Amino acid sequence: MSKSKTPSTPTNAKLDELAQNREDSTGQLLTTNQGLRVNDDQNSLKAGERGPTLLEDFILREKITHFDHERIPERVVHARGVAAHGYFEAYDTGSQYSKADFLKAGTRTPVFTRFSTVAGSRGSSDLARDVRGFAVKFYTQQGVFDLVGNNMPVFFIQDAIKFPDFVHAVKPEPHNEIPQAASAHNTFWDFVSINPEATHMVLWAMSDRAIPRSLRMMEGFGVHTFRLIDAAGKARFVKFHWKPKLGTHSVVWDEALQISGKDPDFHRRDLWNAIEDGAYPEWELGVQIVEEEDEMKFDFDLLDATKLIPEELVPVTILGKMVLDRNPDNYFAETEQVAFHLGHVVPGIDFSNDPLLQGRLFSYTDTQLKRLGGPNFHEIPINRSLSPIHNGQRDGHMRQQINVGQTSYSPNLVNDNSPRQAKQSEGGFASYQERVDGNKVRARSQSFKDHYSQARLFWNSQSAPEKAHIVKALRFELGKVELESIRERMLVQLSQVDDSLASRVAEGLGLSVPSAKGVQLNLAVPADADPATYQSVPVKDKQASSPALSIAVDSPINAGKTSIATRQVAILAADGVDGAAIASLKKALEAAGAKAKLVAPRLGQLRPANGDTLTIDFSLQTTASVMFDAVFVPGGEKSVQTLRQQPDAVHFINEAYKHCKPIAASGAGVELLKAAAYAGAEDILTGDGVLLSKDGEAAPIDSFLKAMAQHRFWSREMKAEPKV
Ligand code: HDD
Repeated sequence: MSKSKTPSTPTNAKLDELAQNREDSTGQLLTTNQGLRVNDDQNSLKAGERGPTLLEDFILREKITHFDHERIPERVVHARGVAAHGYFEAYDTGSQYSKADFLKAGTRTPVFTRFSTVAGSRGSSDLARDVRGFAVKFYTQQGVFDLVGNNMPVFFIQDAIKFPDFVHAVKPEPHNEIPQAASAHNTFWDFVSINPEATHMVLWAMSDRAIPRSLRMMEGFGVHTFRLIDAAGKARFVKFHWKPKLGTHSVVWDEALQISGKDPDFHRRDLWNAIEDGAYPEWELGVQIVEEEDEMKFDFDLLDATKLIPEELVPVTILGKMVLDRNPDNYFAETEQVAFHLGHVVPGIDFSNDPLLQGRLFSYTDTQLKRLGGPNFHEIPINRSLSPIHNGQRDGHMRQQINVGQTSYSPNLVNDNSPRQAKQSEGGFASYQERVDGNKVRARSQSFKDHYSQARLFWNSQSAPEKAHIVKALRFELGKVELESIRERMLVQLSQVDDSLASRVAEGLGLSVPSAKGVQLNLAVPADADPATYQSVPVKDKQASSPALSIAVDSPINAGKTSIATRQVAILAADGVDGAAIASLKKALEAAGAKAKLVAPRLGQLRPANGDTLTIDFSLQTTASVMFDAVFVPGGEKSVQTLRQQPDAVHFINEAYKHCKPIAASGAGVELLKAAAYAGAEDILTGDGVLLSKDGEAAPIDSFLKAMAQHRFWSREMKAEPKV
C-alpha cells in the first residue's frame, strides 16, 4: 500500500503545481462526479427488491460508464514503465556550451523520469531481455525539455522509416501473439539477420546491459547527436549521457528468468522502495562535445545512430546531477499519461540531421494524439509546463484552459498583437541556422555503411565473463528460433564481427559457421543492386577496444563506486540461530546503507539461541535467492539442522552460488553450504566470494561487505567456459 506523503516529503515547483489536481478522499463523504452525495452505493435502483434495474439510475450509469472507459491504448513501444519525480541541479560547466537557463550553475529544475522496457505489454515482466527506456522531462522556466533516451548508446536502425518494421519484427508475432516481451523468436532474428545495421545494437541487447540489476544501476544515453548552442550562437555537437552514482550492474540471465516469475515488478518495486526509504537514486548528466569543424574527423558518421563516440576519443563533460526523490501519487495520472517528445526543447538545445532523430520528431506528438485522445494532452497535469502558455491554439477534446478575449490569431491589432513573438533576447526559440543543400533523394549516405567495426569494438571491449554472457544469450535466443536458415544467416553476420564469437555461438547451436560467400546479408536493397552500394564498408579499426563499454566491476564506469547502499542481503535462519551474528551483520549492513532481511522456513517470530525474538521478513515460500544480492547463513546447530532438511533452503544457497553472489557463513552455517554443493560446485567452500568463519570465531562481516562491493564472482561460472 502506498505510504501517505508526510510534510517532509521532498517537493519542488512542479509538485506544488500538481497539488491543485490532487484529490484525497480520507474522511470525506462519497459523491457522484457532479458532487452529489451518494446515499447507497451498494444497490442499484430497482422496481421492487427483486425487480429489474431502472434506466433512471443515473448513479449506476455514471459509475459503470466511467469504468467502461477507464482504459487507454498502451504505448505502441515502451508500454511497461515506471516513473518518479525529482530534480536536476546544474553544475558550473554547462553555461559555456549552452544558453539553456536550466544549465546555469546552481539552477534546480523539477524533473519527472520514466524508465521502461520496449517490447513487452504494460503487464509484462520487468526483467525481460530488452533495451530500457530512460526518458526525462525537465520542467524548466523556459518550457518543457524532454531527453528521451535509452540505457544503450546506439540503436537497431539508422532511418526512422524502418521503425515500424523493426517494431513489428520484435513484438509478439501477429498470427498468435507469441512471445510476450521477448526477442527470442523467428521474426526478430529474421529481421536483424538481413539488416546488418542492427548488428552493433544486437550485441548490446545480448549483453548484460539488457538485464539490469536495478533501474538505479544503469546508464542512460540520448543516443543521437544533438546540438548545444551557446550564448554567442555557436553550435557544438553533443551526445548526452546519464552516469549512475551506484555504478552499472546486471543480473544473470537464469536469474532474470526466475525473477520474471517470482516478482515481475522487481525493478518497479526496487525503485519505489528505494525512494520511500530515502535512498534517492542519482545520476550525473554529461555530454561528449564535438566542435562543428570536427564533424568529419571520425571514421563513422555522427548522424548515424548505430554508432557511438568512444569515450576515450571524446570524454564526457559532466553538466549536473539528477536526484529522484518522490514517487508519484497515482500511476495512471502521472506515469501513464506523461507524454514525452524529442521536439520539446528549450533555447540552447537543438537537433542534428540524424534521420532516426528526424523521424522521431514526427512520431511522438502523433502517438500522443492517439494514446491520450486529442491535441490538449499538454494540459494534463503531469505534462503541463511550468512556464505560462500563450498562443492562438484553441478548443479540441477536453480543453481545460479558458482563454479569454476576442482574438485567437496572430498578428492582430484588436488585442494589441498579443501574444506577440519573443525576441531571442527574451528567450524566443530560434532554430539553429544550419546550412543545408542537396538533391531530394531517398538514400543512405556511404558514411553509414560500415556496420561491423563498432560491433567489433563493443565485443572487444567486454571482459571474458561479459563475452561469455553474450555468447550464452545468443545461444538462448537463436536456440528459440525455429528456422535453421535464420540461425545460419545470423552466424554469418556474427562472423563479420568476430570469428570466435560466431564459432562459440555456433557450437551451442550444434552448427558450424557457414561461409559468407554468396550470402546476401542486407535484404533492405533490391535483389539486383550492386553489392558495392549496400555491403558493409570495412573500416580499419582505429581503436581495438573501449574500456568505457564494459560494466565489469573494475571498468571505468564502476571505478570508485564501491558503495553497497540499498543492496539486499538474505539471512537464512531457523529457531536456535546464532542471534549475535545476526545482530552484528545487521548493524554493519545498516551502517553501509544495505538491507538485511530474515528468511526462515515460516513467517512469524524467530527464536534465536540467545533467547531474543526476531521478526521474520520472508518465509522460504514467499521469497527466493534471486531477490537478493548476497546471502548469509549464521551458525546455531539447531537452526542449520532445520535448514538442511528444507530443500528450499538448500536450493537458496545452491542458486546464489550459481548466480555468483557473495555468500557468508559462520559457525555451523557452513554445513548448509556443504549440503548445497552441486555437480560442478563441489568446491563451494573455497569458491571466490564465499566467506566462512569457524565455530567460536566472529562472523566474517568485513570481508562479506567487501565482497558485496564486488557485485558478482564470475570466476565461478568461468570455470566451465572453454579458455579462449
Ligand atoms: Fe521511441 C516511446 C526512446 C526510436 C517512436 N521511445 C519511447 C520511449 C522512449 C523512447 C524512452 C518511452 C517514453 C515514455 O516513457 O513515455 N525511441 C527511443 C530511442 C530511440 C527511439 C532512444 C532511438 C534512438 N522511437 C524511435 C523511433 C520512433 C519512435 C525511430 C518512430 C519513428 N517511441 C516512439 C513512439 C513512442 C516511443 C511510438 C511510443 C509511446 C510514445 O512514443 O510516447 O512515438
